[in-house]
This record gives sequence, structure tokens and C-alpha cells, in this order.
Amino acid sequence: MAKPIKKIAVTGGAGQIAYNLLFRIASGEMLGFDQPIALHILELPDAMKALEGVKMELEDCAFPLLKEIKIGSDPKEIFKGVHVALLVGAKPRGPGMERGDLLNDNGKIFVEQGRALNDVADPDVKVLVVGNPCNTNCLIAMSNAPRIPRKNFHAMTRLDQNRASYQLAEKSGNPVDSVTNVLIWGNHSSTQVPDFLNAKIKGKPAVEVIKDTQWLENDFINSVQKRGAAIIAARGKSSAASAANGAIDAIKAIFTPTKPGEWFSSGVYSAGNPYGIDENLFFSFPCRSKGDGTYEVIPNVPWNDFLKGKIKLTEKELIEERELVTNKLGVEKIHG
Ligand code: NAX
Repeated sequence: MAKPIKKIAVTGGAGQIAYNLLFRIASGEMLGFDQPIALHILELPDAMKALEGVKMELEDCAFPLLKEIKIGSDPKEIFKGVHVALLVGAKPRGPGMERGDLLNDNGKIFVEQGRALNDVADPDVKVLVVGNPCNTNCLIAMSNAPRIPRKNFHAMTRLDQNRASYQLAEKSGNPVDSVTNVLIWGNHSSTQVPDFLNAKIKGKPAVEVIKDTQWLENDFINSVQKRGAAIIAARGKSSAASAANGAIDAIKAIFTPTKPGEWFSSGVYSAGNPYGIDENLFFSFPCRSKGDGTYEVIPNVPWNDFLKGKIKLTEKELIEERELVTNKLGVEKIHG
């Protein structure tokens, strides 16, 4: 018997990440090739015409699993009954814009969308925030959706993890699928901490395979932290196909049992975390899943002094981001 339809919301549907994401979701790549789906796509009114075009293209793919496409600009309509929500749409940082301005503008989007999810989505909806600054936007969305379990919210650091995996594979001359246990700690920003200490290549510690501490502590970390900027410099546009791929991997990770001894990175709510990180942040931790859409943070992944120093910096940045938003959007929304 066919499975019941899963409804998937994607925001920013006329944007460049969505253009690389929607077709892959519709093909079955995200939730499985036996899972019928409905796409509910949200856009701003000004971009509805472009979204009509995307809808036409989705129709022209004749995807067998795609049972319905709903488009619109009212989150309360689009989020009705959704089981998975990918919050991609956000304003890009404009010239001269400070981080506080961006957080304030985008914060409002995630207040509205958090409330709409709270009111109309499936009560167990899984939410992945991609729109930047994604960790703090995720905190805002979660804070405005008290009916939805806090553990259902994720901020995307999977693209960063994938970038780090590739760098380790390339440096060591091994295929990328021989690299495991790569992990990003903290914020999806230039303070993120790509962890080489715990990464493995062909099951051996990456530090024993690569042996170049200088490269690991400097070039590796810098290249992952600054990869987004390098792509903008080369392509003239920010990462889109790789970001869409990261979003698919991030959702697949919570619907697939994690292999024993391995983990994936996700920005998750820090309450009760086993690492002593501030308790009211979305922080990227090592996670594992049973494959049922839930996850747990894996304890006891070791830090050395080098990692610890960097992790404290990314935590500090997230606390600062939270303060910027809290002042503008009301403390009770964030700490409530
Ligand atoms: P685009 O500017 O191409 O598309 C964004 C779309 O969102 C636009 O069509 C816009 O009309 C729409 N939008 C804006 N506000 C909206 C709202 N309130 N409701 C619905 N739609 C809305 O950006 P794109 O390249 O697709 O990037 C989207 C977001 O992803 C940006 O915030 C970007 O910074 C972020 N990224 C996050 C990454 C991550 O790893 N977490 C990596 C890639 C990317 O930089």
C-alpha cells in the first residue's frame, strides 16, 4: 500500500537555493523514493510570478511522487499540515548593513513563520532553517512556536560539514566517502569550528593520516570557514546547489539511522547539552538519529585546548547575536 503523503514546505521558492532544492525533493531524494509528497512553496508577493514559472517546471518534470504543488505568500496557508519545513527565504545582507540590521530584518520573518508553523503545521513538523543568520533565526522561529517540540528545530551546518569532508579527502588523497566523523561546532558563520581532531579517514584519526598540524589548524579551518566567501568571489553569487544539497543531507540525516560510531552536524537547541555551552542557543553539535526524525546530541566527543578556545569564540558570537535580536524583538520571545 502507498504511504500517506508527506507535506513539505519550502520558503524562498523563487530563489536560487530553492531552484536547486525543489526538484531534488520532488524526485524523492530527500524522503525516499517510495514517499509520495506535496510541495507547499512560500514566496513574497513580488516574486510570485517567478514562482509560477518554477511551478510550471516542476509540473513538466512529471515526477511520479509529487502529488500536489501549492504556492502562495501567506505562511498560514502554505504551512497548513506540513510535516517538514525548510525555511530558506530570507533577505540577503545589503551593502553597509550591520549584523544587527540583518538580524532585525530577518528576525521578523522568522517571528511570523514561527508563529504560522505553531498555528497550522503538523504538531511534529521538523524544521530546518537555512536563511541566514540561520542559528539565530532558528532560535527566533522556535521561540515563537511553543506548541512544536524544541528538538524539532535545526539550523543548517551540514553544508559546512560537507565542505570540511571534501577538504580532508583532497588533502589526504582519499575518496570523500572514506572521511567520517567530520563535525562542525557552533555557528554557521566564519567563527564555526570544523573539527579535525575527531575526524577519521578510512577509520583512522585524520590527524594520523594527514600529520600536518600546521595545515589542519590553519588552512583547513580557514578554507572551510571562508568557503562561502570564496564561492561568491568565484561565481559572483552565493552557494546554491551545494546549499540545497546540504539541506537534503540534513533532513536525510534525521530520517536515516546514523551508522554506529558516526555522527552528523546540526545546529540544535542547546538546552541540556553535555558540553557546558550556553543553554539558549542553536549550536552545532555531533548528533545521531535512530532514523525516526529525532536525534540526540552525542556526549564526550573530546576537545583539546585548541578546539576549546575556538568553540568558546563561536559560542560568544552566538550569545552576541542573541543579544542583538533580544533587544529588538523582546526578551520574552527568546527566553520565554
Ligand atoms: P535568494 O535571494 O536567491 O532567494 C531568497 C528568496 O527568498 C527570494 O526569492 C525572496 O523573495 C524570498 N524571500 C525573502 N523573504 C521571504 C519571506 N518572508 N517569505 C518567503 N520568501 C521570502 O537567496 P538564496 O541564495 O536562495 O539564499 C537563501 C538564504 O540561504 C540566504 O539567507 C542565504 O544567506 C542562506 N544560505 C545559508 C546557507 C547555510 O549553510 N545555512 C548556505 C547558503 C546560503 O548562503
